[in-house]
Amino acid sequence: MGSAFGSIFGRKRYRILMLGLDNAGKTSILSRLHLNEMRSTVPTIGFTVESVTLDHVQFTVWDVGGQDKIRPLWRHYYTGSQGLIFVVDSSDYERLDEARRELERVLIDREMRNVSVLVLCNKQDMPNSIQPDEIRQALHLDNLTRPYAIVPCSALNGTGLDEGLKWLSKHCK
Ligand code: G3D
Repeated sequence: MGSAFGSIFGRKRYRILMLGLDNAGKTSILSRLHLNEMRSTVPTIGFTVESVTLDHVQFTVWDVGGQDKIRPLWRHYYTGSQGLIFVVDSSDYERLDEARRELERVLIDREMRNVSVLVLCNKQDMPNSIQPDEIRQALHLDNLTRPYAIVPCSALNGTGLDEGLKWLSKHCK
């Protein structure tokens, strides 16, 4: 995937945020992409931001949700972001509404106003996983006025990740 990655994103530099509730599969997606050329973890008070760079693309990753006190710090990472990947655990019906609230909070921020959104419906390999169309409705994605894509994927077997990243590479601002 490492070399394929370069051909997806070309030689331009991109800054992409990857967010989602804890346990959605963000870390697993990163390892599936073999994004291990440079890894730095920046511990801040109460939360951890992971920054990973491959082929000119910098991913910044953290858990959203349940951390009201440190939310103001997140804005620092919004600035300059050109794309957002929001990862959803397709096996976690209970927390879909929480995921929606968190996504909305991110998207209303001034710094994120124009950023294209890739929603990865992760864990599609699991039995009875929620289908992308249901996730699209639960997250109210039809209300968005910006470019977005909703792509089923599995960090376990790698399906969907290329497709999602290809879309994002074409829609990064
Ligand atoms: P996070 O970084 O968003 O918090 P993780 O999530 O990547 O740590 O994943 C949380 C758990 O979900 C892990 O299980 C991981 O193996 C599992 N997981 C991630 N992606 C997939 C997937 O696509 N399919 C399946 N079946 N499981 C997945 P553990 O048991 O280690 O907590």
